[in-house]
Amino acid sequence: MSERIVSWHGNPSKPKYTPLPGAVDAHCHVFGPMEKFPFSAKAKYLPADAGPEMLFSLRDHLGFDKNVIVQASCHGTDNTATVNAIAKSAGKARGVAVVDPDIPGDDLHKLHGGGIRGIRFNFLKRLVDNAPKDKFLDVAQRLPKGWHVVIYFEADILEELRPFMDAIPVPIVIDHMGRPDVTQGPDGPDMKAFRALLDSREDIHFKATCPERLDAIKEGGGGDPWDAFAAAVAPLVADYPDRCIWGTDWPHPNMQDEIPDDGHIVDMIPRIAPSEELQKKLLIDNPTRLYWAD
Ligand code: 0GY
Repeated sequence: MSERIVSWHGNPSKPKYTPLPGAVDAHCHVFGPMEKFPFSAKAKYLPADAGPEMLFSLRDHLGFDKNVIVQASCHGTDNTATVNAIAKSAGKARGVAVVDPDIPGDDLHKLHGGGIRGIRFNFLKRLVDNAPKDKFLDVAQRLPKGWHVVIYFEADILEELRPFMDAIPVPIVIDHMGRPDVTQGPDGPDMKAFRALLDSREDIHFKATCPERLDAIKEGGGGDPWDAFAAAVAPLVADYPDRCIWGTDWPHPNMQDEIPDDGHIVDMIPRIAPSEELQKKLLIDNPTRLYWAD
């Protein structure tokens, strides 16, 4: 693994949709810069540098006010690149860390001081070597007050993860809705199973994110403008308006074939949240409750 991947659009368009003032891009990442913040020896991809200056310039270009920076798998459990980006944001970013489950309590509190408000459990085999549920549950019991857990998994293991998720004692945020097959439509089996999960407890939230991953080009359709994504996700946002957040997923880790135009990704917002009331919940109220409660 030597070639460094550029996974983001070099010249994203200005979106037609203007986010409400105060809008939060609640799922994005930073990569490096590698010289200062080396990637993990266990990283499954080696990205080009995408540091805080690039992220904040994109934030301004797209019309957002704040970011939630999620520790990407390529940085392993060393959260210094994420915390560095938060420190450079002048209060306009908070973050989600990935930690060694044996992390001492003092280190969790240090991360809190650095703007972290949650930890991420990643179950994607192509991104991490192992995901020890028992250890994850142990650290979930020891989180600083007000933190939550972010979980990234694919739809085929949702049922298997139900007992694990039931046992988590803090609020949960699910990345990319657990990657449903959106081409099944809003009432397809994946969305039905995801709704059953949401109905099982009131403190599960979801990111209405990643049209570019969930509705990629395949035989018979898909790709920008991601119509199947809009059709499957709009009813979910309408039915669970207080439990959804939204993000660009910039710099789109690992994307190589269909690098999305971030302006087009922003233009998905009014298609999944057509009213200003819904947009305010999705972009401001819900992420603020999770990340800027204090
Ligand atoms: C995402 C999705 C992916 C990657 C990561 O941490 C990561 O490397 O999250 C992916 O490859 O699906 O949310 O950025």
